[in-house]
Amino acid sequence: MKITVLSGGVGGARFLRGLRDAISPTDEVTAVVNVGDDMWLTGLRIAPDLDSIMYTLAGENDERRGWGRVGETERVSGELRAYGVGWPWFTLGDLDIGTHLTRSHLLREGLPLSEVTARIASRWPLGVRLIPATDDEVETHVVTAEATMHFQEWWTRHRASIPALSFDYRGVAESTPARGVLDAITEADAVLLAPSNPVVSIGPILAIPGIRTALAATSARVVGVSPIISGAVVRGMADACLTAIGVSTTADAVALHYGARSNGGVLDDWLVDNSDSQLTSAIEAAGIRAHVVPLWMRDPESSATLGRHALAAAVG
Ligand code: GDP
Ligand code: FO1
Ligand code: CA
Repeated sequence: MKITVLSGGVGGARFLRGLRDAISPTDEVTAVVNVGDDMWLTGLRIAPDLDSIMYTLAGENDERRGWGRVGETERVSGELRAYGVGWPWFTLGDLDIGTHLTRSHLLREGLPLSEVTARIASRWPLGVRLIPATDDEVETHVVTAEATMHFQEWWTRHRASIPALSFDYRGVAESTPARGVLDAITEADAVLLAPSNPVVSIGPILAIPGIRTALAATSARVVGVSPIISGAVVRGMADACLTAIGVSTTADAVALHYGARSNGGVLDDWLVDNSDSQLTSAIEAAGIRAHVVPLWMRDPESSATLGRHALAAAVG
C-alpha cells in the first residue's frame, strides 16, 4: 500500500513512528510535513516539524522535551546569547545546529527544501519518506491585539498566552506544493491526517493551492485522527489555536472543521477516542464515518495499534 500522511511535528512524529511499526514491508509511507513553523534564526533555517519527525523516526529525539536531539548540549547557544543574537527563548542545541548548518548550506547551494530534506533524512533509515508541504517559505504569523509575530515567538516565548485574533500563513497564496506532494496524495491507497494541531500544523498544509483539490480527487479514503481526547489536547496549546478560529476543543468540532469530503471538506473517516464515543452521531451526521478506538499513544505498542486502526479505516 501507498500511505500518505499529512503531519505536523511532535504528535505527527509519534503517529508516524507507530504507523511505521504497523505496516508491512511492501507498504510505503510518505509524510507531507508542515513548514509553517519554519524560520531563519542567526543565519540558520530552522524547520521544527521536519526535524521533530526526522529525529523521532531516527530514535534521536528528546522524548521528554518533545523537540530537539537526545543527549543535547547548548554550548553554542550560550555564545549566541553572550553576543546578543538569536532568541534567548528559543534554544538551539549543538547537535541540532549541525542539522541547521547543513540545511542552510544546501539551501544556499540552491537546492529546494524537498531535496535538502531528502539529503539530510537519508542519514538514517527512517522507513518514511519526508516531503515538506511546499518548497516555498510560507511561515505562520500570529495576529494579536498588541502585535503580529512569528508563530515560534507566540508559541515558545509567550506559550500561546496572548489571545490570537487570526493566523496568517504568509505567502501561502503564491506557494506551490513541493515536488512529489500532489502525486503522493492522488496516487495514495490511504491518506491519513495525523493527530496534529489542526490550525498551525494541518491548516497550513491544506492552505497550499492544489492540496485540497488533490485530496478531493484521490481515490484513497482520507482518514483523520483526532488530536483532542475528552475535550482536551493531549499536549501543547492547540486549544488556544482552535479557540482563535472559533472551533471548540472537542473531537467532533475538529472533524466538522475539516468537513466531510462529500461536502466540500477533506475527511471520509475520523477516529475518536473511546472516551468520546458519544460524539459519533454528530460526526456521522456531518457525512464523516466515525471510528471509536484508543487514541492515546503512550508507547510504541499503543502507537502501532493506532496506526493499524487508521489503516483499517482507510481500507474498510
Ligand atoms: P507540533 O507541530 O509539535 O505541535 O505537533 P503536531 O501538530 O504534530 O501535534 C500536536 C498535537 O498532537 C497536539 O494537539 C496533541 O493534542 C496531539 N497529540 C500528542 N500526543 C497525542 C496522542 O498520544 N494521541 C493523540 N490522539 N493526539 C496526540
Ligand atoms: N520549543 C520551546 O518551547 N522552546 C525552545 O527553546 C525550542 C527550541 C527549538 C529548537 C529547534 C526546533 O526544531 C524546535 C524547538 N522548539 C522549542 C519546539 C518548537 O517550537 C515546536 O516543536 C514546534 O514548532 C511547535 O509546533
Ligand atoms: Ca509544529
